[in-house]
Amino acid sequence: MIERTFVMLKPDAIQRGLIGAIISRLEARGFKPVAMKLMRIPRELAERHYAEHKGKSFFPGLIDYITSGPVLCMVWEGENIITVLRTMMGKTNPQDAAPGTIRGDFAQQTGRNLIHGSDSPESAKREIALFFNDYELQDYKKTIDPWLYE
Ligand code: DAT
Ligand code: MG
Repeated sequence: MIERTFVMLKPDAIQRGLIGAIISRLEARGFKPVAMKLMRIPRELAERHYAEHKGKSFFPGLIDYITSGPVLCMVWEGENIITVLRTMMGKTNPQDAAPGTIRGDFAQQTGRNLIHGSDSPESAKREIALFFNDYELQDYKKTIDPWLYE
């Protein structure tokens, strides 16, 4: 099923100059960009985005990190993309992430793990709505689509 997912390149990805390296993997896989914006997340929005982790010991540090500099917020579309992107990202702790994954190739610690991707269709819907308006989400066809999907 064609799905959409919310993806965020965290401040460490921007600072380390990894935007292109990460996005090129999504493009090469055949996924389609639907929305992108570079922004500094207000604290209140960061807390809503990570609401499921409120009360945990790492929550304040997580909010400090994610609001510490610009992030690249995106929506990507593709077949089963929510699960496939999570696989491409690798485990939350980069030390457990397999080589070949984004975290497994580029990151070292959980608190600097470069990328966020929605973990379920419900999260994707909620997170996309949190960061984007309808007019920022592009609906378009690519002529290559029949070479990706039979
Ligand atoms: P993921 O980002 O893989 O979906 P998550 O939703 O469980 O992981 O956690 C969100 C972010 O919070 C994660 O990317 C990094 C941080 N985090 C999670 N567990 C942590 C921990 N035990 N210590 C420090 N930071 C943690
Ligand atoms: Mg998560």
